[in-house]
Amino acid sequence: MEESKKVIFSGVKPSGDLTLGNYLGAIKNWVKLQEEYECYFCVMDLHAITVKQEPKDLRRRTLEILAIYLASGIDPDKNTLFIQSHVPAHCEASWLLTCCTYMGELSRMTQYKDKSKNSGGSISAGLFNYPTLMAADILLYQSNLVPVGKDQFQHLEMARNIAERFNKTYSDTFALPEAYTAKAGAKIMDLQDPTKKMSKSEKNVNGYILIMDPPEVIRKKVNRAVTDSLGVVKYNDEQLGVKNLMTILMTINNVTIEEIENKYQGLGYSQFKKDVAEAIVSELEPIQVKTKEYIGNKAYLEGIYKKGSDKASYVSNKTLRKMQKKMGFIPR
Ligand code: AQP
Repeated sequence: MEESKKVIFSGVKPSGDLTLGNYLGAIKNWVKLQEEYECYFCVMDLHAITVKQEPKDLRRRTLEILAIYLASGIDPDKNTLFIQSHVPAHCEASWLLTCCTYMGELSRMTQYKDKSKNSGGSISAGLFNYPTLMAADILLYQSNLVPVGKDQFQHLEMARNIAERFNKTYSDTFALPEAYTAKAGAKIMDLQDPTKKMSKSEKNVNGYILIMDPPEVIRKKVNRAVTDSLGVVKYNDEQLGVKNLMTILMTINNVTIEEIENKYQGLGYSQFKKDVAEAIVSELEPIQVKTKEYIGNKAYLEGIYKKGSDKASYVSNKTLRKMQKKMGFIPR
């Protein structure tokens, strides 16, 4: 009998257009996971509304992200691809878990503290509660592994704590999820301020490269990327801009630090930047072409997300029913 595969859950939220960071840090790695694991890849639209979204942009981006998943090589026959809001179990389980979570735990979350700092007085309760929805996303599928960047470790740890607490109070219900750190998983930094990560909600458009940026825009943004006056292509923390461009080149072309350092010895930054830009363009161009094709075929996308939500609903409802029964709700 075939041993059952470990379960992976991951997703991206349509809170902005996807960046090269989302691609190199998440989606590109998922493609490698699909053979070995049972994967659920979700478009996390419920998470996007923790900050205000323009409805028409949210609609456009939700479908575009699904198209990007497919265009990047995620096979809809091998994985479950779905839109979070199409599976009501996420909201239902989130409420049950909210009631098993303490205010103190939520208020210690770094992302909440960071994001609420800039929102004046009007911080949504959703932003505060976000980790319990994330816990529901993960726990409903009995996920064993969750590929997350370092920035999400704290939320994953919290999902694990909530699961442990629930299991202890009501008996074993959830698998305990662990972080999956891909070997090639890179953290891509902002091109204008390489001390912070490249983010889709960044105000300065020159700070990020979008997956759908046209080649000439990509070349311009790389050319403008902040470096330093040393003129040496070297991987170190004194040259964060150069280090970031090297990380991008290493992740796309699968080359080592030494290979890059040797190649550009004595050449300054001009040729280096040109090569980084061309590497990004040749990685993203085929994905852009396919993404546009998928977006032009709404019926096909609809078929994918409907099939995905049927499967996701079936699996997640099984866990939700268990949770409800154990907590004392009358079965429907
Ligand atoms: N710069 C990055 N480098 C590497 N990985 C990254 N990820 C995001 N930015 C980088 C990874 O992408 C996945 C999905 O991210 P998300 O959209 O759910 O949320 P996020 O991490 O908050 O992404 P953004 O772009 O920074 O969104 P905003 O600005 O809206 O908050 C995750 O696996 C993440 O690690």
